[in-house]
Amino acid sequence: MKRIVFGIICGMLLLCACAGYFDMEPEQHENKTEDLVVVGVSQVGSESVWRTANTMSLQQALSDENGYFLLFDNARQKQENQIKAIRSFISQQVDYIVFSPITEDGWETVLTEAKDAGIPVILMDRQANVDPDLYTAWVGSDFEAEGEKAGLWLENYLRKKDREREEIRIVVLQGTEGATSVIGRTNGFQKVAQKHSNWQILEQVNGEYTTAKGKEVMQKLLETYDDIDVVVSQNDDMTFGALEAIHMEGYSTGEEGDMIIISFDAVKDALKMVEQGLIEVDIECNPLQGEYVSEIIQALEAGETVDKKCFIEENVFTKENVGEYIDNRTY
Ligand code: GYE
Repeated sequence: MKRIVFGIICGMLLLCACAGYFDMEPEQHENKTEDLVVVGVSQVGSESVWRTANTMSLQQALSDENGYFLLFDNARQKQENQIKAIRSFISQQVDYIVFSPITEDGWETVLTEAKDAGIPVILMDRQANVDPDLYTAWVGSDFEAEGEKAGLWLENYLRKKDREREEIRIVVLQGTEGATSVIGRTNGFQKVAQKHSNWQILEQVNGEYTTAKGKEVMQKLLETYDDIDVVVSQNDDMTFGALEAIHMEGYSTGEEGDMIIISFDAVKDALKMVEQGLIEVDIECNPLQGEYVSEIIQALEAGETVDKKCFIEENVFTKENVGEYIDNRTY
């Protein structure tokens, strides 16, 4: 473990002021900072409930009590802020860099700098389009499988409702352009959609993964098309906004309603809407990745090799099974 530099110690002194740090003898300070694994985390932002849960999971897993000293930076949806944060972690000589790349492209230079500095990089949630030698491991979801699950669910649902030959008019609300989760969910859904000549994707619009934007783009779609059968919304936050717009226009959603809503993430409030029948299906994306990241770091600390990719298991929630999961949902 590297000796951490002055800047970190200053930050730590501030953080530890309330935790009795100043009650220690000077040599205990030294031991304390020497023993901690220093991790710099660059988070995308705080655009969604999923993201907040992801951040909390990291902060809990990479805590002081667990032997970490965490430097956390919120990039507020800007790649340039993520690059700045990573450069600052490099100059502070952290032991590990963990980050969720906002989009897939544009990381070659800064990750080469991290490699040259000998700092292992762990990607989480989204992926980076770089030479795999530039990072040590990635942990996250199989987004293409998520998109495919959404398509297969719709296929099955329409079959059950005897609507297999009907024209099905679909709109897709996408998240942040260029993000792995958007690319994967879009491709996965397309894969199923292209097998059905009666499915017509009217438009795919960018709702930026937020409730406000989801509402805005849904309002526009409702003005443009008067017969939307299915809304595929690539996260729950956009779904919340879209539902507001849909209900405001006097349309209903759910089994006997005007529109079928397919959502992603499966946060608690959305699961409640699945139970109420407002959202037909929610494809789970698990944000609780902190423990996985910590396990990777612990393995690396022990000198073990780790898998390059670690996929998290995920479920699909409908009215039939959602009841047993709602109470235990922490986010
Ligand atoms: O679905 C969305 C978030 O990349 C999986 O980003 C993540 C997505 C998640 O803001 O809510």
